Amino acid sequence: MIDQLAEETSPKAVLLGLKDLTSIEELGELARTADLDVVGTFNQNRTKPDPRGYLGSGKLDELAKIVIDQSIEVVIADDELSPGQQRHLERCLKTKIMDRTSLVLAIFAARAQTHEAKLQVELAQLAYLAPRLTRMWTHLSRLGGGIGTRGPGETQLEVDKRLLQTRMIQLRKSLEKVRQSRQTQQSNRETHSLLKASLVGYTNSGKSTLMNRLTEANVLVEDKLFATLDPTTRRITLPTYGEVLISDTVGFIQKLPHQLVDAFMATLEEAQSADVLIHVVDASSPEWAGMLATSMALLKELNVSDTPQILVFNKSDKLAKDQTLTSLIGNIELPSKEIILMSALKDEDLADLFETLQTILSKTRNTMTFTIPYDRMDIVHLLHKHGELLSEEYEEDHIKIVSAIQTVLGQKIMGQLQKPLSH
Ligand SMILES: Nc1nc2c(ncn2[C@@H]2O[C@H](COP(=O)(O)OP(=O)(O)OP(=O)(O)O)[C@@H](O)[C@H]2O)c(=O)[nH]1
Ligand SMILES: [Mg+2]
Repeated sequence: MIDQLAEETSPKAVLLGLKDLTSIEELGELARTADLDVVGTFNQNRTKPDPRGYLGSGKLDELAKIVIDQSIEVVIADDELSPGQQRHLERCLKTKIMDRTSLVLAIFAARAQTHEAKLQVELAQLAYLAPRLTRMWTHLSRLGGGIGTRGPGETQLEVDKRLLQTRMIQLRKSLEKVRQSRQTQQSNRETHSLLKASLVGYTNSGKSTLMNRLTEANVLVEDKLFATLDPTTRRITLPTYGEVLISDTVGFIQKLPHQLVDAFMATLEEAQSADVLIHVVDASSPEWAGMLATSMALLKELNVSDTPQILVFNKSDKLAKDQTLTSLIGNIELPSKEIILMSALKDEDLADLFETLQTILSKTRNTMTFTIPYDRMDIVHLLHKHGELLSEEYEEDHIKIVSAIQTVLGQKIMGQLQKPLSH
């Protein structure tokens, strides 16, 4: 009963799209995530939107009738609308007009829980709003005097633009502070020297579920898009390798609004500083290949295409029993040779993932020599813990340790040695 009521109160929405049907399907998923009741889709077989009204005028006339007949409360375009297109659609359809970007922003705003996520979303919303401010004040600028004079509307617009810029600068500063304090929390020497794995991939693929299973941490898991908006980092112990850090990240989607990529850069930096990426794919989705391509494009944008990757084809429990990795993948080109077909719900599969992670991490082991002053016993301790000790000599003013250690980790420890000791 309650469900029914909730269903009835969801605003009715119609989607507008072009040729790309997968993208519209995803938009529908986004709209449902935002608790909208999608009653229909209007698409036109064209590759580029109509510059004036997104869809052609014939389609829009048709749609205007439907909007009235079915009391449609919101119309959502699958691409970001220009301020002009939005105005034109509002005039033709006389209902609320949204686009993919404002919809994603609304979902992020509703889901942001921590201070950091809220700051990031507000920044993204202002970035979206900035070029659209003119539109909001056109009615005022019309009040202005003759040509060449500055009307009250223009003045108001300038004031507003300035306020908005000031707020954006404030937000960036606050975000910087939040990030710095996070880094300080993590700058405990030992944590600093640990290798980091980062879970990345398309939204809803199961990153947080895997994170929970790997760490037993309590990360929000939901069958909704964008359940995770905050970077979460935890420490795990791999059976034979030892301790590593693992972090969960925000999910990817197609046409991820650039305002969000910018605002969430801090969160995505978790992936940029990772030594290995655990790239999660929902193997049970018929669209997995497209989703993987989208994620790969975003990883490239983040400049992490070269970071070693483990491709996890997750949710194998939802596949037909005879489905194998080979039959699933066919001849689709993959970004990594380390591939696992698994289910986050199965313990034995998790062991496989641990195993692969260990293999990748130990692959690049190197023999390195460290010259350590006596006041840096913390480093000696780290080398004992994370490297294989080949020799250890106590000289007059330093300790010489030769260790077989993961290259990246060894370099990190070398870096620590060069820094002055802080108290
Ligand atoms: N059947 C099945 N369901 C899974 C598996 N892994 C995750 N799920 C479900 O998939 C949904 C999404 O999981 P999440 O872990 O929230 O996905 P995510 O990648 O973190 O999603 P975002 O944070 O939204 O990007 C949840 O309902 C999970 O319970 C799996 O191996 N098998
Ligand atoms: Mg998540």
